[in-house]
Amino acid sequence: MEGTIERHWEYICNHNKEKTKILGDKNVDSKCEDSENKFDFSVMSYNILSQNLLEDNSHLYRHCRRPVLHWSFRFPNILKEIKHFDADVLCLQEVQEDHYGTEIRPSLESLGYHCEYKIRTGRKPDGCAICFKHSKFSLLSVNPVEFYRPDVPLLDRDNVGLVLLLQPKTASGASPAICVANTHLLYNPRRGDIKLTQLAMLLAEIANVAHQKDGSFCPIVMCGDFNSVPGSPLYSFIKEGKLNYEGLAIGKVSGQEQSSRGQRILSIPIWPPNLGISQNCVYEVQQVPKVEKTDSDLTQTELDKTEVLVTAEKLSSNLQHHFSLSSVYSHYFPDTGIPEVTTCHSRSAITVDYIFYSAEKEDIAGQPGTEVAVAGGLKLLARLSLLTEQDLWTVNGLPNENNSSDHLPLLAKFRLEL
Ligand code: KL2
Repeated sequence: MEGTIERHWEYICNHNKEKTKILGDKNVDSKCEDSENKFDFSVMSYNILSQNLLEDNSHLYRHCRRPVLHWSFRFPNILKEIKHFDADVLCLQEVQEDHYGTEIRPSLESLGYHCEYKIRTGRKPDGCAICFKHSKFSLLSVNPVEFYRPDVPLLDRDNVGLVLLLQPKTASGASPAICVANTHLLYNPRRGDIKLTQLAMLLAEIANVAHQKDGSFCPIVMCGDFNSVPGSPLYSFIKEGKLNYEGLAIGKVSGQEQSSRGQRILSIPIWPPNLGISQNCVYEVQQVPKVEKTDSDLTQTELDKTEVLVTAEKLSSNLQHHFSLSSVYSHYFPDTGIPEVTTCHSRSAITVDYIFYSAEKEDIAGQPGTEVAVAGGLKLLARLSLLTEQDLWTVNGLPNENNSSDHLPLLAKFRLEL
């Protein structure tokens, strides 16, 4: 029998003009100011390892005792975990369609969740789910995102995302909506070009869903398995809101692997104009030609000229996005500097899963350029601690007797001040 591993809640308290303090596992309200006009909610991000992918990549699970790999063994454990943590929002990846229909959705519904699902395109039968407690939110919109685009040769992979707009159920009824996004980006360590484009597509959808009448954005939570490690160019782009990718090898984007021998460097721009997404990661508004003609009336030369102009504007190797996103986790244990891991099997033990959120302004004070109110702010109250690779090998790695995915669930508690 393998032992269990303890994960504890780290309560985080942001005092004005003071650095983030991590307090022990004491009740948060005894340390932080209690706020009357607030909406607190918790979020879990969890790649539950689809049975189909487990069987396709069985070489990754040779360290496991056979019985712990059966879905009939794994699912009750996963459900127990979800039930135990009781998060208000679940962002699940690798949700296999048949299991979703017959077991996952019915079980979660009986726990009080409303479930939305987006299956991958192509032949792999898994996808992303976002589930939320009826008691906490009502559903404003469901926005699936397919990263496969038959008209863009670069985008030949079947990954997807899902973006929901949720209305908090508050006593006063007055609250902005909250935008929750979930994704599982392409795995292939060598194809950073595709990963970055998939991310840009997700960000464009989030911008569309989260934008408010006054031009600002509502609070955003972006979860998922990004198949990229902390500090990689893709990760830095999410956190910093900008990336100069000039001269960057496509195999270096995600940081999963060290070598970039013989690899192409990213082309400028990374994706073609017909994707309809700008270098700022927003959907491009259809440009109406100034001449009083419809597109079909334009001669080929006129069309070519328009295209040249549009292309010329974009020949810069800078990507940007408009959210200021923080990561719930800091990816290293502060005392030892040892990396946290979110996934662990016989080939790797790394962080690839994240919960990003639009931080309240005081959370990001001191960072240049963050004075503008770019997105509604969330305060991070607490997170469930992660583990080291060494911790996980003491229980035979993942999945094991008690932890039934090759990923750990990530959990955060947020506060929205109203
Ligand atoms: O790393 V993952 O596991 O985020 O948990 O995402 C992908 C990989 C997932 C969906 O494609 O399947 C796993 N080697 C190792 N793992 C792979 C491979 C591979 N060649 N292909 C897919 N996955």
